[in-house]
Amino acid sequence: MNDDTPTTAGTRVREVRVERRTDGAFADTPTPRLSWTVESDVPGWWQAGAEVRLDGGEALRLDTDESRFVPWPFDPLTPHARHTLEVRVTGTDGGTSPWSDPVTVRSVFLADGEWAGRFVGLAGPGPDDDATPGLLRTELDLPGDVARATLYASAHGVYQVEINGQDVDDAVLKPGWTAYQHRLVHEATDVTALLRTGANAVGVRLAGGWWTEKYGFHGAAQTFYGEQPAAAVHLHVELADGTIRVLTTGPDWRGAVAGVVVASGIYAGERVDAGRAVSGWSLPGFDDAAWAPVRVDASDVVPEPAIAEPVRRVGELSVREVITTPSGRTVLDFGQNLVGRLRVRVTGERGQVITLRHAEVLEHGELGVRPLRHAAATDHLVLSGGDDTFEPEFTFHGFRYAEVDGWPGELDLEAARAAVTAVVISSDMRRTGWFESSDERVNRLHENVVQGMRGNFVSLPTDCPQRDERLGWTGDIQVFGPTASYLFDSNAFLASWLRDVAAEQAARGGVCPIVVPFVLPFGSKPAAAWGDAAAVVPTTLLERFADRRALAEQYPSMRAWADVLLDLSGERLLWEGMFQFGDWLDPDAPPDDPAGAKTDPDIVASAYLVRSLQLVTRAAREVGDAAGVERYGDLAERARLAWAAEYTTPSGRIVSDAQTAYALAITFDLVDDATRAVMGDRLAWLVRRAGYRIGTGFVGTPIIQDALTGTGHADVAGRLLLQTGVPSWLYAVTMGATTVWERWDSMLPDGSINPGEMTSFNHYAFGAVADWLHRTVAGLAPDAAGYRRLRVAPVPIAGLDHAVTRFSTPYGLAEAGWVARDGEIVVHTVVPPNASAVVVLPDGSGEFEVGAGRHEWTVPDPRDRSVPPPVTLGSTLGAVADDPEAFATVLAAVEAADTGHTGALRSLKEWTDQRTLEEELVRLPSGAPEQVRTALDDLNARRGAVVAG
Ligand code: RAM
Repeated sequence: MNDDTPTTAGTRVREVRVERRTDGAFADTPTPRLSWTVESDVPGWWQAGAEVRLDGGEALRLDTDESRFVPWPFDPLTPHARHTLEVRVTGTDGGTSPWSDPVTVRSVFLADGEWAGRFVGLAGPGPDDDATPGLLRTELDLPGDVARATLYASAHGVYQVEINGQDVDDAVLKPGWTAYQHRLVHEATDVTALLRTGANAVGVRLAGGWWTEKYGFHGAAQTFYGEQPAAAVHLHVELADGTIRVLTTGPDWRGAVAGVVVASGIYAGERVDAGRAVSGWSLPGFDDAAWAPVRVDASDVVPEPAIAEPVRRVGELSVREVITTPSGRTVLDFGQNLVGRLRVRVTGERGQVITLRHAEVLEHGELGVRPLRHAAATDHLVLSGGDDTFEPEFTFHGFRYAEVDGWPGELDLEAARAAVTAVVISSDMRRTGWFESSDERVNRLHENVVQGMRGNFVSLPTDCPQRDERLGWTGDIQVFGPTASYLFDSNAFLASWLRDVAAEQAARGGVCPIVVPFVLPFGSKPAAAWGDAAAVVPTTLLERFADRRALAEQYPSMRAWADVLLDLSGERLLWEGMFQFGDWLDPDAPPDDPAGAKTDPDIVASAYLVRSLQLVTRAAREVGDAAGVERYGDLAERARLAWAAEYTTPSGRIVSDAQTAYALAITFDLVDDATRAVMGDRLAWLVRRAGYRIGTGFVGTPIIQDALTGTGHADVAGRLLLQTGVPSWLYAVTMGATTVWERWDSMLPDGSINPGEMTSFNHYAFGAVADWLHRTVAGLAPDAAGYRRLRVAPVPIAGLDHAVTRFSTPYGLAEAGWVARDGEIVVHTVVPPNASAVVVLPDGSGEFEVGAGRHEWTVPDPRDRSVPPPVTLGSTLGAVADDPEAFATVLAAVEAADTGHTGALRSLKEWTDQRTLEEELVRLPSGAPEQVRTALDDLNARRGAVVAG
């Protein structure tokens, strides 16, 4: 191929990237992998080869059909390097694309031993003082023009750097939270445009953030990392004449307890005093004679380049409503539970203090702060006397409502909208996945999952963003990882967090702790489904992003976890008797005992033992560790047999006859095919008996829908999905939720907050069902690593008329979905270039494969659309439960009879074929049966008319 090779008109290279980040081409290693996507109108387009060139130089031919994570084909990059990269591709059709737009690749790593920034902080505050925010500065004289300059910086705390009066970038809460005592990350920001010949000033705004936060529960929280923050800067400047100037933090810097941030904590909130602004402090020539020399902290950890996107401001919301509460307070409603803080524009008297309290919900009309536990989540804004704009910088809150106290003047809706904006922050990942169906409530559920992910992906994957916790709970991300990998490109984010997992594990003999970074005074013992994140999350990155480098990097961590489990489970290969979170927050567990699930925790633990062994075996195969394949493969199989022998009966019952137990057996392949089918039936039966309400916690919820649809019970899965009674996914939606809740009933039907400790309104674990919406309801799943081959197998769910999903795969935009029309289902898919799809249509015909392009098929609608038989008082409770309309009719009639017993009927757990409606109603006060009979007669008549008509 050369420059006059004929080009294929409609084939273009897009999205040229290096390594994982999507917000720029950052080379965090000398040999970053290359990826690109191709857009083509050539059906079935497949890459025959590619060419790449640096800085417009000679093209290198790559004899590969791969366009994802292609090994670096050039000489290894050097630190501080910058190159333009272009790619063009040739298809098997013989045509060659034009060169891509040039992308600037920047080295963001330093050479071994190069980092010279020391951690410096304020000399003033003593070790027992509260973490004190402040400013640090120095000046730098540059004798000539600046060709190129890069700022490398990090902190024990959170910071922003200013050069000559300007913030160096738009990231917030840098450097984020990593397992600081083992691993720190640095930014690598191009600051060429901010420096000039002659005098320059470099300043750091600094606060404690996660470094000085106190961690722990029940009022016993402790400082974990350190009492006072410090920052480290390494500024690399290349002058036009080729000389290099390096400026680093050291004892010559000066600092002051100054600046607008007076006090700040992640949980507590921030006190900002606009009157404390120091004008010109990061400009050259500022008089810092009154500032003190800095304190220099020892640190053994050399920061490494950040490999994930930083946290940024990703959205804004305006005030939806101004509420005056029953007690007369003013509360702003932003209409959406969000994570971030308020930007406030206000003018008032010097010294006037505005207090902002944040909460996710109202209870009895007032701010519901009890779920925040010890997090004050309160900002204080002190006015300067002039026109002020505030935005607390080093904290964030999870909230939909903010109570405002001390506002100078009227705060009606118009004034509030003009003065106050909610600023949403999140790790700045690219959105990649969308879902839409004919049911608005399901769409809202999906949107709630998206919103919850945004708010809990602030530098690390957290359980919740609002209370005195916000920790990297491993169990939560273990179950949510697949969903996260679809909604946003979270490859970089999760690969970064996995390095912390490995670091924490290495410090504790292979045990992956319950939270990473680990900061708790308890919980260093392994816990099933939590520590298993070490094996599961790298596998998710392989499956969803084809990230074999992450898998190889994590392989020792995966193995170490498996070895810990093997030690614990001994000869019998069963993990038993230890404390487990188990099927955490099973809806039948009492509010004050979230671990008190229906499924025995040992069954969960031993199932996860098998799971982790299976995944380590698979990883061993990927990385070419033959001995590992043999060892872990054999142990996985023995553990599986041990599980089945210990916990199941010959006829296919599980010792814990509960939804989660069966879902585990089915989705983790713990039993043979025949038993699996029997268990699928039992699972469906249990769900029906519960009146089609969910009975699972953190472990069962993410997998129950797969277990049902995978064993031929799509109808039951559909009923579970569309259920609105508590517990169910849509219950929260009907209660006005705008994020996914921690508990099925974080808010009780009467509008009061669940009395349990664990009551957040923004927890993503139960939202893991979205992955099933994408994969199964709309029907777009990975069939080969990174979606090189898609699996398009939609399962039309009863109650939906259409479902569709769009997804930016590593190979480009894909789509799958279906519409029901006149007794038929029209399925369509879009397969990106250089990928293929295995298709299974809902009519049960066999699978076949298609190539890139848009495809459509029409098949008979397999769903039962007959009118249900008449329902009477003699009908069984099972028959009533099977008939959503009849079920609703019965409940409404009982409610109308005003017996006060609707609740009892609603939460009845015995919807079987062995009990009749009549028998159940007898237990209610007289009158109710008659009303129900009349209502059912009406229903039957209406439906009869439909049938007759
Ligand atoms: C709670 C967290 C988290 C869960 C643990 C076990 O404190 O919120 O969601 O993983 O408990």
